[in-house]
Amino acid sequence: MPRFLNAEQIDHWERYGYAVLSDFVAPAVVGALRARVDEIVSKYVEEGVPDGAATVFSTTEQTHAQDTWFLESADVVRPFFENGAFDSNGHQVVPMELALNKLGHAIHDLDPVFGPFSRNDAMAALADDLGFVEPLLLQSMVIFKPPRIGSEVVCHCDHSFLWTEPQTVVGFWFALDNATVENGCMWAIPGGHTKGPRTRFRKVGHGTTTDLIDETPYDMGDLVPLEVEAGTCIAFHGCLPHWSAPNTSDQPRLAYTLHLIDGTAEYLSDNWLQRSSNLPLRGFGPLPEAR
Ligand SMILES: O=C(O)CCC(=O)C(=O)O
Repeated sequence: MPRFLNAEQIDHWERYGYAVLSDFVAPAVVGALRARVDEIVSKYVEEGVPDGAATVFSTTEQTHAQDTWFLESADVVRPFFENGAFDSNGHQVVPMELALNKLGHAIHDLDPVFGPFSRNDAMAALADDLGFVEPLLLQSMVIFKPPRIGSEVVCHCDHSFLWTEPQTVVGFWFALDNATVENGCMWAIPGGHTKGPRTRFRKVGHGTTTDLIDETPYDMGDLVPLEVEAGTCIAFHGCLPHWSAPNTSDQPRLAYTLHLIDGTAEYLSDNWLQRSSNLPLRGFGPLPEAR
């Protein structure tokens, strides 16, 4: 029996492939998560970013794809920059607070604030309602989408990047600012989850490749904007096409996103994101006792 979603929300999820849950995160918790992001960024300002961090994350150019910085970020918390943060000579032209594209990809396992947030009871109940048998928290990102230079995230579905057999990935996306059409809110193609993925992004050798499964391009006219207030959670089915526009406004659009897979499915060994044995995937339960 669903414990968290009502019948209407479950019906919407099944029919359209997403569920919008307003007020999922209490304002005080949104404040604590934003303060934690500020703290992490302040540390980068004071101490500089770790060596190798001048990696631009661009879903339009996929330049990040071949980067070790990206491919080896499954079990750490690493910053990635916006393209527009640098001039043509590679000099950073905006302050750190406005220069980052995202942090990824193990914040949910390593961060003292995002960790407990990612494993709270509401999250576990939501996963349960969405049919997870053995939920595993696979990947997390703080997505900055900074004012003026926050870049587009191309239309994609998450299964293309985090492939399980059978398909199980679900994304929980949390607005930490009000997200509007102007500052680059999420958009989705309602019902598009029934059509299956168009591509598969996977590791090959030391790099990556994208296999074309279905040549039909997404019809961008089918996308609908999901304008939401800070504190909202949007759950995305792994096959649901979603997109976000560049942030050309002067308003921030901070978000946190968490991707879950089911441990009953096979997570393919050529997916780009591979955990080392030092940090095995976990569900919502507490850390196993140290032996
Ligand atoms: O926050 C965004 O703009 C994109 C997030 C996204 O596509 C995802 O989490 O899968």
